[in-house]
Amino acid sequence: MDAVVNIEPFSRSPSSRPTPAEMRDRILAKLTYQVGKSPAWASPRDWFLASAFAVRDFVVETWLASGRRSYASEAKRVYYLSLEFLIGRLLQDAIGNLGLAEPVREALLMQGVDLDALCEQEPDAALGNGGLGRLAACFIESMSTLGVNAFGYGIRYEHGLFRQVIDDGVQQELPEDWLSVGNPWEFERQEIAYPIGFGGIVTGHIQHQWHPAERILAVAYDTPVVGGGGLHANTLRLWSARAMTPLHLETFNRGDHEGALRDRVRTESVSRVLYPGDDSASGQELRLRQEYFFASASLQDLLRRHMDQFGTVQTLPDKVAIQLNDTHPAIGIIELMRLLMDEHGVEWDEAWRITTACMSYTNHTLLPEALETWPVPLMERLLPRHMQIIYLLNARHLEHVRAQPGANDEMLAATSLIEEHHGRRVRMGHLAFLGSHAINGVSALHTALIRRSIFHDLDALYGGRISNKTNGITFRRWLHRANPGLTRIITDTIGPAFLTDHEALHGLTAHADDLGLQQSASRQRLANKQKLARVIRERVGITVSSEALFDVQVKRIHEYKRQILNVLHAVALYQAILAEPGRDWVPRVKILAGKAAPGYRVAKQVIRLAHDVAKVINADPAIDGRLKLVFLPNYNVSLAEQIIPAADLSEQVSTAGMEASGTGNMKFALNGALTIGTLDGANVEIRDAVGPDNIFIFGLTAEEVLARRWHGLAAHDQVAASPRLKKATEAIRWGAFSPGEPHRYTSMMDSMIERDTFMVASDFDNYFETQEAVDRLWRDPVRWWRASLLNTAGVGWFSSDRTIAEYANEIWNIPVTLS
Ligand code: 26Q
Repeated sequence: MDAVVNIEPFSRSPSSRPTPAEMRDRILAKLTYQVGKSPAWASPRDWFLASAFAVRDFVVETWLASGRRSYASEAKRVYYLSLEFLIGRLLQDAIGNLGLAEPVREALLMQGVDLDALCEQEPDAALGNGGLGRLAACFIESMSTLGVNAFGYGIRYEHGLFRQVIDDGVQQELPEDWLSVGNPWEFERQEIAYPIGFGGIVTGHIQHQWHPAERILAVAYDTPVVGGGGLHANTLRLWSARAMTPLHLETFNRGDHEGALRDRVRTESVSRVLYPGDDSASGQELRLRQEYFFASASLQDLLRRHMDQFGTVQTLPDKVAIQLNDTHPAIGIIELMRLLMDEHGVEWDEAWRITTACMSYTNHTLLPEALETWPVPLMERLLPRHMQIIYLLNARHLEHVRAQPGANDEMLAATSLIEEHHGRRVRMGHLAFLGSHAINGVSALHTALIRRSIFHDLDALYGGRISNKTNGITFRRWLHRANPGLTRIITDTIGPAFLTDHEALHGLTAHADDLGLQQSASRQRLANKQKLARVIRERVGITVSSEALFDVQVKRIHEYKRQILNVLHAVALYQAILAEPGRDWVPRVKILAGKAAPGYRVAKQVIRLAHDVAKVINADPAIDGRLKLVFLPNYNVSLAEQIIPAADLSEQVSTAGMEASGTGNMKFALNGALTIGTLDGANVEIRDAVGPDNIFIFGLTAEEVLARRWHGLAAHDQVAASPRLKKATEAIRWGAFSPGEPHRYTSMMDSMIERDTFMVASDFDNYFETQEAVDRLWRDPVRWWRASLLNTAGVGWFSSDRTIAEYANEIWNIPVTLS
């Protein structure tokens, strides 16, 4: 059995911590010799780079030691394959995890530089769309914290997720250019490069040989990720595409200089840009190229590492666990089969045993339009050998299906790797299921639903593979760093144990009624809100009162996430205030942020509606500041770090059954915001953790949503039954908020009323009434702050350290104990 590889997550010993003066000397040395500036001429960016290089030295020490330890112990390694890593900034994270905050802050102060301002210089590494990418980032940090030896594998996109600017309510996408200022965290590894083939033909019958028509190089770039306590660092290895030959010599010599470069540009486009859609798998060839490119490079790399150390592929499952983050890397299953059979001479059955023993797959969605399928003709052209293997695999699998008692054509069609309905397509979810020994959903409800729906038949055939691993978040980034004030208050109340042991947060429960503590927490919140109010004023020019209830919904814009419900509430509340201007209304600031996929028309329409409504409400003197609506542009990780600690109310209002888990919900609750939400995703478990009295649950359940769909109910009756909803939708419908173009939202409102696909009309009244309950609690600060503290106290379990420990123990067969 493998040795227990996890380490106690205590901090670095004080002896290894530099003094402020030492730290200053290190930073000055970097500024001088690496950045090439003298202090008098150094810009904020220069100071950032110098500090990052100085801190990086400490990370590298831990990193190299971790590498040596990992090699010597022969411990099993985890390979986390993800097309997205939504890292955000790294400097603060590295400083915090290494325990260097004090010396670095003081070192910079000696030079008259403010650490917080300097951290703002760092561009976000936005190599992901949203939840799935951010989860990968939290996981790799937690694996480092727990001392699990791991590599994160992904793509080094030259351009991450687009920058969102809003032009008169309309989202525009600008290219993101995070590498243009230089990346102090990465190490280019020219020598670690693998050829990746595309196209061509396959020869041979027993021993097959693929002769690709085209080969490109995958070059490694390594970023060390240090864990909490600073004792272990793992590698994030991102692949960059490079042409095998820098330019086409023959063409160049003919005098066609541009033509000679054209191939290179085409080749290197594979790692050029992140696909910005998180909603539909549209089947673009470049996307399939990206998936195969990084899956193949990662598998070649880990196989080479294993062969160098152990000399045989037979032991691969003892030493290697490969986690597929959704189906995006699922072609890796076939690539591993190909490498084992065609390059290492392993026969089919043995190759399949090894492959399935190594692979496991996390599903993040039930939405049919988000399930990946690839057209067979495209796969045959781009990956002919892989398609052969898929056919053979499917033949064996269908044979197994046919052998089942009561097998029929319907069952064969439902479980086949090839979908035959809309042109023949390869089902990547089915492939990921077949090729993995473990499949997991990301919340209890989501896992129950995948068992019942998309994987029902496969589960019946290959039972026992599905389990739940409820998502988590790293508290180090999302509480300790994002909300140092609250962190200090908690430390003063229950001591520092919770900093390394998330369950120790439960200790706060006993203090939830302590009025002094409540007051400290509310003062800290006010300070966070004042800071956010400044950001709001600077970015969008709207002045908001920090005394108002901050009601926040930040996430990708999606119909199922129902930002529209929130905007409808704003409209209904606006109308209610106008109708009774003398009433004692609870002042509210509604804050929205999030990006829409560039091709998602309805989502962009929602952004525009929010802006149109905001313009009217914010300018109406009759409202007198009692309601404001703010849309903050360009939501990203670092903006999230500023918004979440300033939230009083967290909006988690997806149509029940549609949000796989959510992770923003956990971040808000940890920071003491109360949730208004549906019984969807991890909200269900958050309710259980914080207690039903400390969360505002409303709306249809997943079961009820299914039932309504089944009966094909339109929303007419709901709208008719709700004067409030009727008044709000009518106003929008007739252009009250878009006088220049009165019918801008007519069809949007009609569709909601006619089809109500996302149950907005069905849930509206209950939502509005629940918001009134929020107001009632807000008027009672003692009860509100009690509930807030009980949220923070209750959600310790949602630490990604806990999630990773579950993956390690139950899927990867790597024993891990939490402190
Ligand atoms: C697929 C094919 C082609 C192009 C793009 C994609 C693609 C890219 C990203 C499909 C989906 C995504 C992202 C999905 C995602 O972020 N899902 C979220 O995952 C979180 C972590 O598990 C959950 O908390 C959220 O509920 C889920 O929506």
